[in-house]
Amino acid sequence: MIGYQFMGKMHSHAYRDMPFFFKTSVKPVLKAISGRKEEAVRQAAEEFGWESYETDWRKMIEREDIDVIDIVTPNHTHAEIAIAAAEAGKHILSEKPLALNVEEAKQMYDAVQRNNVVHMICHNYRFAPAVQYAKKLIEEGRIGKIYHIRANYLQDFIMDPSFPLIWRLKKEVSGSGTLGDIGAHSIDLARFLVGEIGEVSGMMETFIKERPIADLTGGLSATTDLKEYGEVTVDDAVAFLARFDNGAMGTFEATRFAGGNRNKNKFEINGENGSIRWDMENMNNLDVYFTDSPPGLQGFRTINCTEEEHPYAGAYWPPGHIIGYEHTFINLIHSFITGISNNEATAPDFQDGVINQKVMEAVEQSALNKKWMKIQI
Ligand code: SOE
Repeated sequence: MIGYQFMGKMHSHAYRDMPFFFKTSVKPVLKAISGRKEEAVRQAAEEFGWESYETDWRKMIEREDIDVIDIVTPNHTHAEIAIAAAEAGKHILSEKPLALNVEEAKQMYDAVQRNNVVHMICHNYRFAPAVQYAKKLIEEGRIGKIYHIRANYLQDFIMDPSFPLIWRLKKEVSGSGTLGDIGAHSIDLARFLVGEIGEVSGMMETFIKERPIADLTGGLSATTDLKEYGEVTVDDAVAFLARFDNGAMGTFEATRFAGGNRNKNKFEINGENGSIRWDMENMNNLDVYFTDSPPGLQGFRTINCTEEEHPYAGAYWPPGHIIGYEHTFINLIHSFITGISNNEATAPDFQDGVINQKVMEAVEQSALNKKWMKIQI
């Protein structure tokens, strides 16, 4: 694993817990974790349960006892690491967004294809049982032709203007702001559930244009020197309309300025035979509405997706015993490891990452030029 912050901890946990819940023929062995700061990475190795650590990611690529590279570093490093890992024949899981831009993402996809390695991008929300069940209902035709998806991903963690200029707020490190960090998840869910997006029309806003430069070596709570400010070079909020190839309409909103919403990732889909809605903050539940329900029973009802019938739910606890955020990663890593052991493709993969990046780039272009932009897949 390369990187060791929030996602490093999350992925480490998922590798460790996956074989506990899933009967798999292969068990991940946590060989090594890498990071530039020796004391911090040594501590991460110990806390997260890795056998060893490196302070140069290139050593990880050279090591013959390592088969898989997991990239949980800031976005500007994904491409170089993934391409080197692919050339060395390692299977790769990368955090989202795949890269800084479409060009880099394509190079990453080319490299994994050329070297015939298994590749996956970490859009974990697909792996909530309720989302997988929504997909099943859609595929079975229970919703019929889809007319609408409306997806919001709402956070509020940077609303305070004295919140420091973290890497997620610098374009050269993150590629984009809210769009790539959380909007990318909504795009992935929409592509998974509804289909490909043909064109978009977007707007973006940066509400706080300068933020204090801080020494963040000790994490987000570290000292902030309010005297020195730097420019925020990414979007704080984005909204866009989308026309899907199958005729569905999409309305999307992603923001870090929706006060009171900590991690509200939700969508509603309306089709000719019914509707589906999901909210990450109540992630085990799926609200469904079917037009053919008898009079008197019309309206939304809530299914708690913890029964054997619900994807992944059987791996955990008896019905009604809910699972959480971390289990979406465990489910994803189960797919990834199964893909590697069977030498078969997994989804979402780097091609999904490229398409996602194309949608984001079109949204950005549209916001900049104030016109609809087409997406060529
Ligand atoms: C921070 O905004 C963050 O951790 C994102 O980077 C994740 O992708 C999202 O799932 C939760 O919020």
